[in-house]
Amino acid sequence: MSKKIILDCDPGHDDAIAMLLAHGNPEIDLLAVTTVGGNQTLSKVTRNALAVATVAGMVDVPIAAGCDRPLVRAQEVAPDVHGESGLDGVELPEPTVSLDPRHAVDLIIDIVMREEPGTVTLVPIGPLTNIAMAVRKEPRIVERVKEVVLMGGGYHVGNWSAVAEFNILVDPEAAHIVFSAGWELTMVGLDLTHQALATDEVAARIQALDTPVSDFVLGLFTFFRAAYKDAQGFDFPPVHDPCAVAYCIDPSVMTTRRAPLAVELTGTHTLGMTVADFRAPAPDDCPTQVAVDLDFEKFWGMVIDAIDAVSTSPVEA
Ligand SMILES: [Ca+2]
Repeated sequence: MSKKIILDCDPGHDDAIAMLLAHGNPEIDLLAVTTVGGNQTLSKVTRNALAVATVAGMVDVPIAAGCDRPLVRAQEVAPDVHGESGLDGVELPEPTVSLDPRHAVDLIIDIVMREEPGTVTLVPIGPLTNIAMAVRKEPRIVERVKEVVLMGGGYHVGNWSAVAEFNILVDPEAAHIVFSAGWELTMVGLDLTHQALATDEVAARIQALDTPVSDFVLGLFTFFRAAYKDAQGFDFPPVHDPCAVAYCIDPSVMTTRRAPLAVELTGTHTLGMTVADFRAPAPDDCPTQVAVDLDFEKFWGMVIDAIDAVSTSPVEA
């Protein structure tokens, strides 16, 4: 049975890999790609999404632009990590796929209300603005989706502050709405994604594919590696966003632990922190869980297989 997902993203180097994984994996039915202001401005990340779709030959997936700023706060982008374009380090083709005219929030609602209840998974891998807006505009989606599997947060580690992760910290109010909605939610946070390192061995396996798409991925890795080295002292870049897609494909790619989660909205030093309560076994009705340990081999096997599969589909650049 195929796994129906909506990928809500802000490409972004790791978002681009997540798009390739979702498109190239045969078990995923990618119903839409929606964009949100995050790593760069909405216009840049939307252009990037269209360009990645073009590289991947992703011709029949609707791509729609969503919210261009956080619910409450001023916009903050991440040029130190993703460059001025949001996808620095690769040559982006002029997109040959076009943008769906609908607003991303309406497209998300339309799809969730159209599909069988309990079949659509939302996979937000950027700030949670679009998802929060969709919850407020059509609260019935909360009951109707299968689950939310998001990349963001972390229970022991931050990256945009000592304790907060970028996607959550730039729009904490949206994150609060999404985390407290009551739907089944898996937080694939930094504790997990910092294990998804694009090592030399991983890069060599991708290089061996020797296709335009694998070259594109290596270009992403090269920029991302330098950025993570400079900004955060990593030897190899953590490739966050495809981890959430990988969980949708096969949950055994990571271990999880159930825990109540809250988003800090007022802390002087802790704004945007995702607070996991591990003091006792989670209550039976706890709808939230966090990702803990990654199966590194299984994860990269999935990503590399998807890049290989995408490479054999027609590329219209
Ligand atoms: Ca992202």
